[in-house]
Formats: sequence, C-alpha cells, structure tokens
Amino acid sequence: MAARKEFALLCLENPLLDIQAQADQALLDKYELKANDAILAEEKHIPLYEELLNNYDAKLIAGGAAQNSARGAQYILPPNSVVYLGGAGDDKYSAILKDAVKQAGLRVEYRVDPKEKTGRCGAIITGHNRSLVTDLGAANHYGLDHLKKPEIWSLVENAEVYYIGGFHFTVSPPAIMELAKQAAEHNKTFVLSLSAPFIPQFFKEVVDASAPYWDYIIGNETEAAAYAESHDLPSKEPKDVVKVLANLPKENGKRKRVAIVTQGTEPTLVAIQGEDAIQEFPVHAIEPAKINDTNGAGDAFAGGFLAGLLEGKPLATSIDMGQWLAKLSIQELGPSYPFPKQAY
Ligand code: 26A
Repeated sequence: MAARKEFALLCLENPLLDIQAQADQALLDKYELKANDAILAEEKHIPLYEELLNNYDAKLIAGGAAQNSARGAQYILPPNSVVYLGGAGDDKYSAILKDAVKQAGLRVEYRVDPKEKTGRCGAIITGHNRSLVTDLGAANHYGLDHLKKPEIWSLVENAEVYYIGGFHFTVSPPAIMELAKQAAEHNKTFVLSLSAPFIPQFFKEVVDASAPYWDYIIGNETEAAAYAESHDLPSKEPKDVVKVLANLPKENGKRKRVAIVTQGTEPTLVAIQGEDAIQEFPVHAIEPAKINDTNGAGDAFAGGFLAGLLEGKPLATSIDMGQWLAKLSIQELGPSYPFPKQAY
C-alpha cells in the first residue's frame, strides 16, 4: 500500500475533550453509571462534568475514540500520514484539542460550529475500569455539509484507507455511508470499529447498512456480545461472533473481510472471510504496577493496527503493532502516548 503518499489514512468521528479523574463507586452510583461503559449523557449526567473538575481533581486530556486512534497511527507513521475529520466548537476546549493533535503531528479538519460547545467526555476511572459519559455538543453537528466541501472531499479522494469510529453512527450515518461507498467503488480499505456495546445494540439498522462495506471490523468482547444479542446469534462467545462478522455479505469482492475481536488481557481473535481457522494473538504482557489507566487502550490498538495496514505489513505484524501501542498507552494518563517517541 502507498505508505509514502501523504494523508493516506483518513479518520472520521467525534472530537472530544476528556475530563478524566480517579473516583469511587459512590460517584458511579450517584450518576447511575456502570464501572466499565461508554454512553451518551442524559440531562441527569450534566452536573457530572463540574463535579469532576471541582471535587475530583480532573485532568483535561484530548480524547474522542477515533481521534485517539488517529493520533496513535500518526505516532508511528511518517509525518503527514493521517488526517482526521469531526465537529468541534470554537472555544477553550477545542484549543486544547488542537494543541494535542499538533504535538502528535495529526492533521485535523474540524467542522467548526460557532454556536455549539466542543464535545466533552467525563472519564471516571475506578481501578482498571473506566466509565465514559459523553456530551457530544458540536461533534453532533458533523455531516455531509462538511464532508462534501471541495477541499475536504479532495482529502477523501486522496486517501487510501478510511477509519470510522462506530461512535459516529450516533452523529452522521450518511457521512459514514459516503465513505463506505467511496471505498468500495475505488477498491480502497474501509475499517470500522464497533466502539461500544450501545452502538450495535441501539444503532443496529445503520450499523447493518454499513456492514457490506467493512473490509476490517474491530471490536472488543463486550461489543461482540452486544452484536450477538441484537442480531439473535446462537452464541455470544467471541470466537463465534468474530466468525459471523467476517462472513457477513460483502460488497467489494476484491478484498476478503478481516474481523478482529480484542479481549482485554486475553488473546486477540482474528477471523478471515471464507477461512475456517481463527487466529489468536497474545497481548504484550505488562506488570500491573506499570498500568496508569486503561482509558483509550482499544483506541491505541486500532491506531497501531492502522499504522501497520498503511505500511503494508502482514496481518500478524499489524495486530502486534496494535498491541504494542496499547501497552504504551495504558502506561500514560488517559488516551495518550509517550514522548519522546518510542519506535516499534
Ligand atoms: C458518541 N460517544 C459516546 C463517543 C465517545 C467517545 N468518542 C466518540 N464518541 N464516548 C467516549 N469516547 C472516547 O473514548 C475514548 C476512550 O476510548 C473518549 O473521549 C475517550 O478518549
């Protein structure tokens, strides 16, 4: 693949600023949150953000799942390899995001909304769990008006690989489908992450509409189980679901679909369309004492994997690059990567 081409990887999702703090079960209970989950904020969750900032010494950290992956891929790849699209406001929070992506060398093209606030995600860390509560704000206003602007669409036409964070199904399914069809028409690579259990659960119709276009589908074990549940599959076992995902009908017959299911510290499972065997790849071991927090581990995995894809590495190497970057990221605060840079 054209690793030397500039901005060959184009990513789309929701740019968010994370308001991250260590907290306790009492705070989770107060806001009726699960210890390990990602949800959209309801009215009752809005006071959480101030409470995290005022009472829990919260840190402001660049987030947004696919933006984390885009930063991660750019961390590994040569300069000017990755461009990221999403909606943001014109405020202090978007200024912090811009600083963070600049440090990572990631190019962003935000749809700047003058009236809406940049999206924020409360990230409550309890031990090795994280509960994410997102108020999308300006990110919720992304759409075809931005994607189809000539200067943005030319970036789309130039790119070879598209990566869409599944969280964007809550925002603009038409933008996702536009990229999906562009990929199939021009034999480009379309990569989708399931992002969170609520996506295959509550956005089933739009997820299913995109399924024929998936060249790579990435999820974790809880997302695989949610997919199985909403599709009435006979088994929720990751090994069974990964095979189903790989073998769903596919639009572009020139590429076999690859389905990837991560399982925390358990081996990553990979199924290839039409192949019986499921491959397993152990994660990179880490001493528990070295883990800072696991927020963004899955995003880092996707970022490392995408870098491998862009560089035309064998599948096993790309998976290993994802696991390597995930190990680096969980040693940092939030979805971040160590500087000075380490080399794979
Ligand atoms: C629409 N939702 C709920 C979201 C997100 C999200 N990114 C995009 N859309 N909810 C949480 N995140 C991000 O996930 C990262 C950790 O994997 C958080 O911003 C956090 O950086």
